[in-house]
Amino acid sequence: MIDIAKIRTDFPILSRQVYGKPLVYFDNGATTQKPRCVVESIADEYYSVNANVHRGVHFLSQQATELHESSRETVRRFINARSITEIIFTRGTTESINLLASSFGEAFCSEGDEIIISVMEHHSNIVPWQMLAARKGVTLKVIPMNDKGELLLDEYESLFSEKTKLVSVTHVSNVLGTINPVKEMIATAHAHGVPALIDGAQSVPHIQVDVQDLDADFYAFSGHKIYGPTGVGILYGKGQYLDQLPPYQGGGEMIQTVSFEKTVFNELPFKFEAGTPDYIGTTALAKALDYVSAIGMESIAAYEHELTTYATERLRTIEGMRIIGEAERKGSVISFLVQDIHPFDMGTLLDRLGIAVRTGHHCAQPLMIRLGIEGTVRASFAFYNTKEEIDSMVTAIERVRKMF
Ligand code: 7TS
Repeated sequence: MIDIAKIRTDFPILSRQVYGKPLVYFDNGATTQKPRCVVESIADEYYSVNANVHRGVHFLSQQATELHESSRETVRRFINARSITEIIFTRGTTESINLLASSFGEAFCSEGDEIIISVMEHHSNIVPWQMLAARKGVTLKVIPMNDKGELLLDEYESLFSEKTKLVSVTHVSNVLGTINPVKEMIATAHAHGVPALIDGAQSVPHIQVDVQDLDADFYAFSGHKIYGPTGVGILYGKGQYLDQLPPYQGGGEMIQTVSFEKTVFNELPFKFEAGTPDYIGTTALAKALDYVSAIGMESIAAYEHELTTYATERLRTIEGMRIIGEAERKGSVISFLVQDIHPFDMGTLLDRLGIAVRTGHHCAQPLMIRLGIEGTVRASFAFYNTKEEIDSMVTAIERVRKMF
């Protein structure tokens, strides 16, 4: 059992007010709030350890390097990767996907090759592939979905051809909440001899992810969505692939030797980590992962499921309510529209009542086109949210509805 009252005291921001109303923070899909241990880790490391990593013989540099590299081990353990050499620190999911699109595209893609994505991808898992398409003449194939927001797996299977080089799909949709059957989808890709990248931005914070169990070839996520700091993210990649990929950026750290005639690249994972890494951020991310591990990802998933089920039931009682995304398996995201109230108006008025939700296309414009809508209102929950907060949102939506 999760002790929510106690947990909430770890997140000072949750007790603040906006417009004189208690804050109800339901924009966790965009970013999560930070527990004290994460914020304190940032200050502590700057105050007492700060020195650049990997390059100093002196005490502080060695201590900073140890913290940074032990954070890599914490991440490895958290997603159950085989080796720390398979954990690449990036700025976030977006950079992780761009890294892969650039390096994988360079190594393995040429004119006429195909990449499979899905209709429910975030722009960060669309645009990097479109840029690769423009550079290399690669074609994108898109997995369609049904009206409930579930990917059509038969159609998926039929998209494979001799030319397919990679599948890149999201684990959990940031708009629909759909939890895609990625283990099965990866197995399908492998049956066609194709590797798969999973966008884990919306899954890692909410469900236990085991990259070996999924057999994912690549897996990307962001620190700031899992209670860690902004500016740090992860790209997991199987060593057998990372070994074959060229570096993404050039500079310090990613080299073994440099002369004007020839440069020898560093070993994994440093080959992909040019420049000074956000070592303060990686320590704080490890603190966040330790924090959620102590609560337990299974308890978190169970509690958030309970919250989402409760919210869905309560929202359905509102007249004119339309929930967008009714997949059988859903994470803690609910998108909705009420009557013909514009999402922006709903979001703005809810904000005045202290309720922070997201509105708009959620960086998934192709999905909006598929749904035939401009945008949605989205409430996304974290384990520090409560049923009382959901009640407040439902009451507030009723108030807004009556104004129209
Ligand atoms: N992939 C998915 C599925 C996402 O939801 C997001 C961010 C990203 C990638 C990009 O993550 P970043 O950390 O690199 O920016 N999603 C959202 C959202 O739903 N609202 O704000 C950001």
